[in-house]
Amino acid sequence: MVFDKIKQALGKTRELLNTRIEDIFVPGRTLEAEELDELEEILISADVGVEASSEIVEQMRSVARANKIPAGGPRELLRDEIAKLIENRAAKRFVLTEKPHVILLVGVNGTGKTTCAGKLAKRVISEGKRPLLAASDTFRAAACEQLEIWAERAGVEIVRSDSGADPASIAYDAVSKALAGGFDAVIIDTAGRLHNKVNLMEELKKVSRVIGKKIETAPHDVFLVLDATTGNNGIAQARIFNEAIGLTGIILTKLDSTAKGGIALAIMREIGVPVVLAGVGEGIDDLVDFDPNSYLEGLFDK
Ligand SMILES: Nc1nc2c(ncn2[C@@H]2O[C@H](COP(=O)(O)OP(=O)(O)OP(=O)(O)O)[C@@H](O)[C@H]2O)c(=O)[nH]1
Ligand SMILES: [Mg+2]
Repeated sequence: MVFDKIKQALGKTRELLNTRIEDIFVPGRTLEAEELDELEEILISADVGVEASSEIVEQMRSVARANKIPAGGPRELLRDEIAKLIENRAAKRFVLTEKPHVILLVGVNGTGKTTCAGKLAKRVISEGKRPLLAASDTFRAAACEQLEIWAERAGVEIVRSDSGADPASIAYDAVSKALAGGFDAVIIDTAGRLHNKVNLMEELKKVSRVIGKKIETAPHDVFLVLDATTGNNGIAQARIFNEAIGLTGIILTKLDSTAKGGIALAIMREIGVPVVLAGVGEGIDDLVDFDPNSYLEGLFDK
């Protein structure tokens, strides 16, 4: 079921890779420089990233030179090389390790943070646990209402402010309530846009610091919510957020609406932060574990 959703979501990427790769690797054509250059361009167009694409193609070049192309041909070789790239990266599953386990969702505007907060709450409930939502996006007027709708859908409680409290104090209140009320998780939605990037990072640092006053080890997870359709810009975002506040994982959203699903490989290669979950639609159940093997199958297997 989980596998099906990732595979389904990667349909557009798979189509792009398969059809274009079939054009290159036709029987009778050998694996020469020209084919490999074409392949590199295809990988880059699927947002695999320049570094990861050239690493993969270079590996293939040396295997071809050594005449060690597997029985399945260049396509199998490509799959093997991508598999190697995935294998060498740390994978991480979404698990609650503390009580309450405090999760901070961050990211630029429109990537799907609020949607993810709702989906995550539902996910936690489905594991038989009690989550609490915190509406720490005080920048956008409708943000709180939007999260409230998700809270209703998921059937969970929400901490919000009517009095214009700042994001950090809402997060603090939520963590306090979770401690007092025996909640298992606190999921904090934050703003994606402030007057400038420095302000946003400072605000997020403050939220993180203030929660840490209540529970020293919190936040236990800082997830960057990243829109898979944004391409190279997404890689830059991941780098900036990771340097500024330190990420424990990435949630890759809108995997269903892009042929550029290769971005997960670029993240693994260039950022070194594991992709933990993937958004595969707009519904409350459209959040799945990012399983690297399912991802690989989703890229290649029809
Ligand atoms: N297709 C698809 N759409 C998604 C996914 N996740 C979020 N969306 C859509 O993306 C849009 C933005 O989602 P939000 O959750 O409001 O994004 P946000 O990051 O909270 O936005 P700001 O609060 O403005 O920064 C909405 O229309 C969502 O339905 C996904 O996995 N797939
Ligand atoms: Mg939002």
